[in-house]
Amino acid sequence: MADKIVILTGAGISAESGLGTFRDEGGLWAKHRIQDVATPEGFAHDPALVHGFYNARRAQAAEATPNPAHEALARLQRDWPGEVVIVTQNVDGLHEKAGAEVIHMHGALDSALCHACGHRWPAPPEMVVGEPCPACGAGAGRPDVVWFGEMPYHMDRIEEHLLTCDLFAAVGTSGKVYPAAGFVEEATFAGARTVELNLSDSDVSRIFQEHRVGPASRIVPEWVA
Ligand code: BJW
Repeated sequence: MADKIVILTGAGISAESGLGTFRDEGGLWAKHRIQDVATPEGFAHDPALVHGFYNARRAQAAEATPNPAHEALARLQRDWPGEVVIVTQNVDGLHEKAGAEVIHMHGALDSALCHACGHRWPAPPEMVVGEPCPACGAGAGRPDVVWFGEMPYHMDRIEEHLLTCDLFAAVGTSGKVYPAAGFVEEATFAGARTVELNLSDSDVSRIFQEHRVGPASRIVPEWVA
């Protein structure tokens, strides 16, 4: 039995809940330039554009419901006799809606962050340029998400889990963005068994020992059963 399971999830797990992935055909990066909407420089240059991008995604995520893949992982976390740690790159909140507890390494759409003092508060549905911080009063509110060039959240906790897990699984992530793409190597180094669940090959597929191929809503419940 695997005592500790670490599961990394990416945009593919939410695709069947109607939320677009980033790099698949017609995905978010086909419609928006990364440097415009997902970098600190883009936000400094045109905060209205960036708020518009995240306001639209916040509204979409609020309407979305978890699919059988989110539900299966929540069930696994609840019922597994050992520890199940879910680390998500997703900001959509669907794991929590399914009842799971997750580590958000790329932040969350329902949270706002003050660029001036670091305070966090629940994001309003529509964030505006000059969003006032309830703690310090500065008009420096931004979406509480991790952009390129910024340090992902909770890295110390995640690294510790990777070094002590018996099984590492990645669900619906392209393996193109670091540090998440490097987790499979770290878990392998720590002696964990590794499994990738994806619709198709990722950039790091060759490193995984086992592969389950298909839509997450089918293969994740099958894997968990
Ligand atoms: C299905 C499916 C279905 C579809 N069923 N599957 C050169 C080399 C190495 C690294 C770098 C480099 N130059 C720069 C870097 C660093 C950079 C990076 O990785 N760049 C690469 C592009 C090269 N990384 C960073 O800057 C990160 N910070 C950092 O490195 O800090 C320094 C550090 C140092 C040391 C230790 C730790 C840190 C920050 C990265 C921030 C990424 N931010 C975003 C936006 C978040 C907010 C938001 O949501 O808007 O995060 S970008 C975007 O990509 C988002 C995602 O979380 C992330 C990953 O995407 P994901 O989830 O994999 O989605 P897709 O679309 O790529 O893939 C979907 C997958 O699902 C596909 O595989 C499909 O097949 C599959 N799928 N439908 C099952 N139904």
